[in-house]
Amino acid sequence: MRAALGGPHEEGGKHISGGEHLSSKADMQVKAVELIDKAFSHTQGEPTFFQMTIDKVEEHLQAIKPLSVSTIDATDAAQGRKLARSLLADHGISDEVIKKAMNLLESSNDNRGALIINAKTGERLDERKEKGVRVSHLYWEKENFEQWCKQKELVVNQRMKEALTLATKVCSHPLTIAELCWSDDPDYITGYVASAAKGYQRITKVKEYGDEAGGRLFFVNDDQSIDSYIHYLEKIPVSIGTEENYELN
Ligand code: PML
Ligand code: MG
Repeated sequence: MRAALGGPHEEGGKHISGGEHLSSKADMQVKAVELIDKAFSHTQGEPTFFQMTIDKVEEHLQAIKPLSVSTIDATDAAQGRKLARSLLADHGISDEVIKKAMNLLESSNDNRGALIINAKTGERLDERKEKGVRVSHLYWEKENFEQWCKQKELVVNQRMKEALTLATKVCSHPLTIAELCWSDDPDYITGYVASAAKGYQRITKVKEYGDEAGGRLFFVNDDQSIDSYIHYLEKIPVSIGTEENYELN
């Protein structure tokens, strides 16, 4: 689903909301209504353009355990960005590459998907322009997520659920070194650095309220073709959760 104000995104409409579900056929209608509700109750206003597509998924579903979650408090956006840089540096990414890539996020307010960045050079590897790469075909059943949060003593947060589901899929691919994300939503200032090595590290403040620039950077090894990487991100269905809950419902 994607929704915008003032026309379709490709005709200059302002992005309001996006989302998706991976579900069984039996659950399809309920999930479609959830996406309509999401788009039409967004804090950024009511969209004038709304589009939803339903694809039949035939690939085998991969099951993955969620990344572990930790939260670091930042007093302001400048400290949060500094923390983000140091968490990325923990993965062996140079300061120069981090700065180059962060500039891309700071100056973008129309990247709908992620930008794939060569972790050695800071060069962008996908050729999707402002469209970016949209991670898709991912799923974490609501009750299982809530139970998991309780077990881990985490506050249930829908935003975190969606971001953690996505980060877990992205970081389970061997090409990913780390992901950096903060929201393009001017009302949401928490961001994160995620990786298979260090988990999902939330930073409470990485931007100021009112700032509409945001998005995702995937830092990757440059030693393989990224075509199969993009295929995995966009097309391979992945279910996140604890072992007993990998089946779709
Ligand atoms: C969180 O852990 O609170 C989510 C942070 C990223 C949100 C990204 C988004 O919703 O656009
Ligand atoms: Mg958003």
